[in-house]
Amino acid sequence: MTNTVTLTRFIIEQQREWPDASGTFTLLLNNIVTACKQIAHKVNRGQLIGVLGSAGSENVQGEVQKKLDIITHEIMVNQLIWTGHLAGMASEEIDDVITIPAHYPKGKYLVMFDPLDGSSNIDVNLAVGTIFSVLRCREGIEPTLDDFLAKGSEQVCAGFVIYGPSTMLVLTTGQGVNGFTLDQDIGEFMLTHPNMRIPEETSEFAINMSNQRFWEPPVQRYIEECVQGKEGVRGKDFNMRWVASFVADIYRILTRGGVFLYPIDNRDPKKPAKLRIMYEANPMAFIIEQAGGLCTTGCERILDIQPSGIHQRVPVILGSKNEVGRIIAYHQSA
Ligand code: FDP
Repeated sequence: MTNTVTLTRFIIEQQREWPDASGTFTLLLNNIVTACKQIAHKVNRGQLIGVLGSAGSENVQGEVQKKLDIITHEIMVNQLIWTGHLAGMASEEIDDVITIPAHYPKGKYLVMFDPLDGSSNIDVNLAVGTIFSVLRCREGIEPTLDDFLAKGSEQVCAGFVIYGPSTMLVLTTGQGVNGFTLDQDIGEFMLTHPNMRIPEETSEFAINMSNQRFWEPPVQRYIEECVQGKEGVRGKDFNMRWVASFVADIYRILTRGGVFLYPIDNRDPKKPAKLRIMYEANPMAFIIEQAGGLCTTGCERILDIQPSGIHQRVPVILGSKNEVGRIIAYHQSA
């Protein structure tokens, strides 16, 4: 490959379309990317540097923390807190929002992240990732919780890095979705998957089938019809995939289509949904919609939800347009 486009070049060229842009966003993105490269290095070295296994602690949501959950959270915070581009941050691993200490300048963006998504897969050497969402904030203020609780439709950028056989960054700033592969030899993300589009039709679904007895009727109906295959009302066979790593399931859908469901269920009334809106559902919904797909709770577009908490959970149904449209119709007619 000779005529290659680095992520930095791509972002600077995109920024030139906005003559008033100050360049701060490009710098912020560079800091996020540096953190992700550091995380990629740790994930790749694995047990050689003793980072696998449990940390013996729990996060704010009562989930057992892996050593890498804590390490990756610290990498993200350390790479971002000093830069002067941020007014504040929020992380899956910390209950409260993270403020910028007085001795650092404050900027006009807020970043929310899940530093290591799919971390229960890390010890079995499956793909994991980092998800991030960027919001604009009034400049120079000390942000309150309300400043963070913006609808997903207000995001200025969303992305994720998947640490798989290749390390890849998938990014949107509201002008489509582009994929970049980390060239380990030169330490740069290169544009390898321009303008990613999700096929509208699919015959592949992703859901944790062990929760089947807890689902509501519209999801029961949809999955039942998929499983019936050629003999059922759909008249075609479906295939199932469940990596149980959100980034990996989303990346597959971006590349070859599909539908992903982590629906509402009645297993635990205190926890009717699993995925978190601010740093999982919203950034992925922005990416999926920008790639031509749909993202809903079944009853409501994810990007239209007014969040009520940093760690709020929402049902998530997303992917190929026609299939998600069908699931929405099943909810409307239930
Ligand atoms: P994990 O708990 O390993 O971090 O958001 C959490 C998540 O993984 C997603 O990455 C994944 O899609 C989902 O949970 C897996 O849920 P199940 O354990 O119910 O399969």
